[in-house]
Amino acid sequence: MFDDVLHRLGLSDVNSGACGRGWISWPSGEMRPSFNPATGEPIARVLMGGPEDYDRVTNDAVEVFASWRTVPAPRRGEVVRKIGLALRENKDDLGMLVTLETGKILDEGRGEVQEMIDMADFAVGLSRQLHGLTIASERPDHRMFEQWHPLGPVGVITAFNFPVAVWAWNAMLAAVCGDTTIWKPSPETPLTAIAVQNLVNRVCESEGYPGVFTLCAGEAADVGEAMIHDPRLPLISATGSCRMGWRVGEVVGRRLGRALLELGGNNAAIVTPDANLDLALRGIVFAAVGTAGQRCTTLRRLIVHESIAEELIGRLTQVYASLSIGDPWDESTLVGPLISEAAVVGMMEALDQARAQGGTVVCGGTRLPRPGHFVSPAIVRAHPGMAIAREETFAPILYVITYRTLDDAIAIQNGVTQGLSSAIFTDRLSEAERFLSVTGSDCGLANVNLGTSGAEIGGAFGGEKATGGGRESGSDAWKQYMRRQTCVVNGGSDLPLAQGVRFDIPS
Ligand code: UN1
Repeated sequence: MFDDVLHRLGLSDVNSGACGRGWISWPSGEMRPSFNPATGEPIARVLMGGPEDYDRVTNDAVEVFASWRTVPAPRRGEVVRKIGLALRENKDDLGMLVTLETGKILDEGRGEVQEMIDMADFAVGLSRQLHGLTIASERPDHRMFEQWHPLGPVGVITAFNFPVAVWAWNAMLAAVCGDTTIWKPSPETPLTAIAVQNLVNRVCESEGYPGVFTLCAGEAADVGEAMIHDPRLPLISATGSCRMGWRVGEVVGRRLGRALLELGGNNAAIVTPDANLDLALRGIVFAAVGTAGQRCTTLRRLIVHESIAEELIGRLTQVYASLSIGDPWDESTLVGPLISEAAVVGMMEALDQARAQGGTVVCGGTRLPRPGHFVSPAIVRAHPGMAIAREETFAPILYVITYRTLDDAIAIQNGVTQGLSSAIFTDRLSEAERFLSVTGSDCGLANVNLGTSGAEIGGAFGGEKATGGGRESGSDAWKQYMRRQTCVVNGGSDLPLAQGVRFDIPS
């Protein structure tokens, strides 16, 4: 069954991980198997790109940019529309591959492909809406306006947990904006990237624009480093850990490039005594254990009013005990495996630290005795001062902290270095408004009566503080992929100066 899927997506036993205008047949990086985290077995092998392949791919992206930027934006949108159609046609296969390679459950695998399709649709509309402002000039007969031009080839670094949707956030926008992209996928999920590149190549070749989207799978130490140092790339968009973001931000900042960073979160939900607990329960469980706790938006801290804490923890524990954990391609499974053995070890170490720091593991937190990287999601009674609860562990651990006043709850929620997503469950309007007010949540995403994860693409996605400040996908995120030009045209025969400055040259 899986072999058919791989075959239909153009994958074979050994695959090139580097593609400029066309695939590089024998890239110079190491041969690396990509593993199925549910079994620990290899799915297929990938020849990674090395620094020379990166250079070849980027040369193509630079050359293609020179002409792609001159293609009218709606025509660029037409190419993206066809990519959206190709994704629709291959949604089931691609969703299955996402599941195979990341371990996320099938419905989430398909959801990830849907997120790409949504992004393509959004970008198509945008391709006729790349608009600037007209601004009133203080000078007579002068017209002042902004226009937006393509920026250049964009480096896109993505993480294993959303191996293709996050690429689409960037690449679909970049393409309609007139940019080419060089994609460095996570070394843990190169196959989904190669499959997407195959689809995109087919569309771009038949439309006459090969090389608009390029790929160089490889290690951070060579391909990633080459990319962030490369002055040919005016923008690097990177999704991953804060540690990775510090490196990207530092190197790109040093060359005064632009870095669009979407980094770690430590997302919290506040549950007040006025919450609808049935609704809260569903929102909390999806956000805490969905994708086995491996979303940047995963709910990691639950801040519950002390008067309802026992009841809520009791109900959560019951739900956790009946979660179906297992093969992610089994439609009844809710929790698949973690990505790797290292992730399992990371979770166990975090739980040890939690215990040592005064936390109590209420349920879960064990490794399952079967092949693959399966764990049972954990709930930990915690206190806000616990150092481990302030870190992002990429695993399903939910720290439950109690509070007395809403001000305290908001202070706890904001009291971490990261600032991605946040939520409050309450039916009281004043509490919801307090949470959304200027002194409320300090995160890039703030939800009322829904969990922290599962954002739709229409809004700008990203967060503040150590999350990196970047905004991707919807709203006006497209502006980051373009360069803004403020233009003034003097339609008169005089030369009035701004600020009333007089500068009369001798005649
Ligand atoms: C991520 O985990 O990097 O909001 C992205 C969400 C998804 C995207 C997550 N739409 O949970």
